[in-house]
Amino acid sequence: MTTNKQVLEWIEEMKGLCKPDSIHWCDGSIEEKGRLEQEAISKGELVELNQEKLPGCFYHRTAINDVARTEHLTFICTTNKDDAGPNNNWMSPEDGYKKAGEIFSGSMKGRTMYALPFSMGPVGSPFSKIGVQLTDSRYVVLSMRIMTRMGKTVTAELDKGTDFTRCLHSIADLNADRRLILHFPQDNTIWSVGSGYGGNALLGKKCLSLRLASYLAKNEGWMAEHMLIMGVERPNGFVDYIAAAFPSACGKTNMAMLIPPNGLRHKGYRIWTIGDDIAWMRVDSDGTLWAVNPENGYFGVAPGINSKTNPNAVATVKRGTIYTNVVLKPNKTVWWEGGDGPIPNKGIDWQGKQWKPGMLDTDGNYINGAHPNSRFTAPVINCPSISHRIEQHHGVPISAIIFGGRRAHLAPLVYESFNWQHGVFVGAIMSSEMTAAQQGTMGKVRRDPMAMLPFCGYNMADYFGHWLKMGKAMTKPPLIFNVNWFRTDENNSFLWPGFRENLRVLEWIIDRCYDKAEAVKTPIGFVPATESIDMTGLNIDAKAMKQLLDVNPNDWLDELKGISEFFCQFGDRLPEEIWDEYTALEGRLQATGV
Ligand code: SAT
Ligand code: MN
Repeated sequence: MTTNKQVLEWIEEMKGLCKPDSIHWCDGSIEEKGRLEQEAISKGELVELNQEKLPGCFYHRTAINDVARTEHLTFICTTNKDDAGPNNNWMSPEDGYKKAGEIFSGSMKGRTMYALPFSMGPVGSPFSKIGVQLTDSRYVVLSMRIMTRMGKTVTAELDKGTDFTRCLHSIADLNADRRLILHFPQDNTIWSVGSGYGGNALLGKKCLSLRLASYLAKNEGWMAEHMLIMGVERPNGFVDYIAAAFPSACGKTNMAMLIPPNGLRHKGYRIWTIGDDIAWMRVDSDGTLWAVNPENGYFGVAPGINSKTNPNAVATVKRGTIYTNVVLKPNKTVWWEGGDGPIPNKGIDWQGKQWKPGMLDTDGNYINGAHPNSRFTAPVINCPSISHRIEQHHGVPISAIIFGGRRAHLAPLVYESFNWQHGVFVGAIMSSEMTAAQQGTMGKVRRDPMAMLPFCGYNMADYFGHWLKMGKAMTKPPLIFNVNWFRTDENNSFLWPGFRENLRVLEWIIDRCYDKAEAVKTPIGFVPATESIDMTGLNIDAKAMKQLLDVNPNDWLDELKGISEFFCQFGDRLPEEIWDEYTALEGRLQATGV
């Protein structure tokens, strides 16, 4: 255990509430891991996979009603409702503790309460934050062991009396009507009950590293963002680092692990992965922005991952990985839709049922063997492209920030903002068609500023203000871009091949940072000049390229309606600069005379 009195007192209190049979303080050792795995196997919580083909790998299924984050059950509990903002569900702290307390009450009877000390970020770095998660789920302990730095070194930090985030979690009875994910920023506390799904249950991830961290970041003058971090190295050894925000399941993991396309091989680029989901960034004494990845693992979407789309991810999940809700094959290996072939002729699906390819449900729809939001949890260190700088307490300097979303028609392949303030506006108007990581209607457009709508732990109007302020704190702020890999033609076919070919766009972006690539000024920002993107070895005809880069003022004027409606929710709290940018964009669009 720890000698930190606050930790001990809090555990005593939570023990009184949840009434576990016993408490186990996790030391993070290999023996402890082995013991937990064996227990989980004997209780049917994990299946040991084929250890010859997938050493150290296990299989897990969540409850059928518990396969994604549940945003409608996720709350920010602040004294003032306005501090949570229209972007969050709100509950008062009193109500939150009372409502969740009733569900937590006695929820761990007959179970062990695991107390898990973890660090988000390298242990001991001034960037890092420490948490202690109490949970009754062995799956959560084993997953947090991959996703965070945990165990003895963190206990040693806590022993120094370090402050920590209080993370209480119980799967309780996994009843969706008795499920709540509550954040108490004023108390540095998270209470999550009734779910065993990653984003709801691995509290170091979205709950701490984004919702609470964004709140802390605003107060402490740094940034907690839903961004991948990657390095692009040139043959002369110089590495530019990029941070990019896309909504969940829009390809952050693929981009972070990108392998240069054949056509650009001769240029000798190398890609280094720092993180695929979260960036914590600070302004350093050199006036630029530096970032660390607070996580220690990937919690990635499995479907669609194969040796073509993401060979580095395929290599990453070959050992020490926990698979959740994919297809379990008879030889105790795994498969998912869009995975490497051959398609197994039978298996057990994510619901635990016998499954065969081509099976149809009563409505005649194809039954997926793997849930569309099925996942792998794998150590960062498994990734062949992992950067040696992940453990550096200082992080890496960011040259460019990229926003992006999934829009079939509106946004061009890439555009550059005019300056930081305009870039903040570009982030603020981000929108995307919904994916399976959220429970909701697939395909519907939702506004998702900086990909932070589900993760900003306070009023988003203040968040935009914080972004504006951060820009002023930097002498050399990163340039801000927007990309859209998902534009389609009149037949709904994607115009851009995506995946590794995206490096061509990243090259343009980095060249822009050094004033080396040509661009055309449009009402929305700078768009690549024809032929300024290197297309060696990629066949896209001139018409498609024109479509990819096209800015249609009418479409954008139409889009402004949705943007203004979104902004209006924030009332007077929305920074004036954001409206200034809105008006300026409207003016530029109207000036085109459409
Ligand atoms: O479901 S998680 O929140 O863990 C992952 C994601 O949506 O990005
Ligand atoms: Mn994410």
